[in-house]
Amino acid sequence: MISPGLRWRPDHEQTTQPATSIVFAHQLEVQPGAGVGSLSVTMDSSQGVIWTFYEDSNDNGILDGPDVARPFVGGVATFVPTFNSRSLFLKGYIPSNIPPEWVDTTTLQAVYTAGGDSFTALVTDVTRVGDHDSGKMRSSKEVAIDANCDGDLLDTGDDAVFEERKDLEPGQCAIYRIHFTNEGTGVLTDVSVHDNTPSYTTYKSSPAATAAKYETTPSGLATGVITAPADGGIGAITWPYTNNPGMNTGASGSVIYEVQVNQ
Ligand SMILES: [Ca+2]
Ligand SMILES: [Ca+2]
Repeated sequence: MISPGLRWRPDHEQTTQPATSIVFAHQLEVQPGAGVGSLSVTMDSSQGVIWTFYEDSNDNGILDGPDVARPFVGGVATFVPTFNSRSLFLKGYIPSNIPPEWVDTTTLQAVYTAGGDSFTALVTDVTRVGDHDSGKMRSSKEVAIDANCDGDLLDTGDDAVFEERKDLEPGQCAIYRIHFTNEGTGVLTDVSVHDNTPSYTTYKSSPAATAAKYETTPSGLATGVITAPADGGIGAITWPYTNNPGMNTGASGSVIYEVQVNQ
């Protein structure tokens, strides 16, 4: 819906996971804008998602620290535009306990009033929640053999080629690499990678070179603090990331950890 004086786009449709944040970016063009008239945005979420609305105050195209929140009060955000063209972000949190067929349709209607004229434009954001196979994060896991368990793949007997499967001998060590990519159309936030030590293996963190690591960090994320079992233990390994400001479409990263096959 495009009117003279006000243009807002695009619509979005995105599949995400429960318990994640989601951000939709829309470009708003107003004429004359830049301190003239008033702008109000009315938000209506079919599932009652609690959205927060932000202006890209530093005009860098991403939602980051300096961006000013334009809160919805009774479903309406009102302000005077200080720009002719600006990204406006809608950020919300998708709850953890929702049925599989859950779909939210959020409609945003902008009304720009200047010089006695009033213009209207609409954008619509559809959020679906899928299982991990239909989600937009793709991950794959590969393994290489660190035969002498020293944390590198440089020694005689090591098999440094990462492959989907390897035949492992008792007592050998294996380095697992998890590679993940944002194959969706939106920014992913609050990303973390989880794995568990495979059956018949124990986690290695001694020597220190064998401990779980961040390998390649995707653009838009920063590393956090890894949690893992004690050396020789079994269980979950988690690599949390912080948003910097979020993982962009097409971005990818990898993490690694090492285990020893039981004797
Ligand atoms: Ca910004
Ligand atoms: Ca080695």
